[in-house]
Amino acid sequence: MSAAFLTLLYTPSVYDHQMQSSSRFVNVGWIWDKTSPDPRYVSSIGVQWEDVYRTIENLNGGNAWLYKPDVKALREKLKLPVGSCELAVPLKAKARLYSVDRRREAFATILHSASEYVCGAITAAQSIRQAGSTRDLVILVDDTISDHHRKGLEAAGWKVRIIQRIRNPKAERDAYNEWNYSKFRLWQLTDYDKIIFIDADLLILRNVDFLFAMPEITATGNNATLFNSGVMVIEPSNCTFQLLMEHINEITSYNGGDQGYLNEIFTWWHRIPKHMNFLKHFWEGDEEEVKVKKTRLFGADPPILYVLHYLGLKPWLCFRDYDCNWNVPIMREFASDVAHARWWKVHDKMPKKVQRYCLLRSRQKAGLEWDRRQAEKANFTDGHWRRNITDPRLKTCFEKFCFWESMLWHWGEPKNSTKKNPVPGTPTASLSSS
Ligand SMILES: [Mn+2]
Repeated sequence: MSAAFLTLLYTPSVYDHQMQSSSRFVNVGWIWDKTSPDPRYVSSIGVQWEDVYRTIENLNGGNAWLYKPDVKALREKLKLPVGSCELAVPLKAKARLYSVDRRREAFATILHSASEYVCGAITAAQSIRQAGSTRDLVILVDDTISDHHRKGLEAAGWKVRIIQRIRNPKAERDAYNEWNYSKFRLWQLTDYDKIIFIDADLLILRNVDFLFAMPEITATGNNATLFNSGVMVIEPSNCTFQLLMEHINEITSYNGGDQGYLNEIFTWWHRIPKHMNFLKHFWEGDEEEVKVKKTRLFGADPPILYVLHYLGLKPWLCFRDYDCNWNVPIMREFASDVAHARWWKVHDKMPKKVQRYCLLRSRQKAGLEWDRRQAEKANFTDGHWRRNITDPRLKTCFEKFCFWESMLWHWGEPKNSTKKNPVPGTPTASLSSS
């Protein structure tokens, strides 16, 4: 630590004992040292000694104090506990608020292992443009995302980068979180200084470019001291990527996903308001008043929220007529027709040629109808299951197999009748992820 210390402080109307016991400077790395100016504690760089002495002489009354740096304590304050990749707030050379070159700043997301989220990523990109940002959009995709889908992503504005996905060695085979560690590849985007990572299941409702001024990691709180990894400011660095990979076998993620892992590595992070990653979710304990307030936020036009994060069943995997989370008991906490309509509003503003990446597969249509029938059987009082489906995607088919009604025939039959003719997998409408 070779910084210049000028530690002369002027604090009027403070008694000696107060200075010593409750100074803001003591206990944060400075030692109180009431004395006359002592060159040992004052840097020799660029200091006009004559001025310093004259100032002190003019301050009669004993209100000038000298603090000397406690170098060991200060060093500890500036250091972060994990790793060697300078995870701290950037100081000195790196201390610039905005990236020098905005071409070195980008939004990024990732798609791997399945194509269900292609429409989500396309709509997210369009929402960024609709909110007025002109920054680069970079999407990491693995080879499970077809050429056809890559073209759609490019048409929506994403620069496509092909990656090898990364397996979470602690995940079960074929589990939903098996390849979640692929997200670490974001740190390899070293042709950018700053990345705002966004999940593919959220909408940018207002320009968030100011977040490029924030250091790694900037995020919203999830629970207690942990951050939500759905929106994160990160600084690509091969060293950090290596650090992330090095501990893959020993660190256990509390939720089995990248969020738990990243929270183990980045224990120091910068908290930004919830509005920058607002979860579409009603907590069980939410008062009616809170629910009304949240709903107003979802629908506000012009928007109040910066980012709306679609938890639960995704809007593009429902019919546009209503939020299909209503029809699945364990998903009802995510249901909001207002938030659902907000998503479709962005969708409708997109060019037709990218909208076609949001068509529904036959399997998905059958799943939605299955869930609707379950809701009808349970006679859910919200009554969404009664509504007529007007979504034109119901009657549009782009696959070889279009007779989705036939898929429903075997679903729900007792297990013993399926031994010889196994029915298609679980009937629940679609994947959900946070
Ligand atoms: Mn998400």
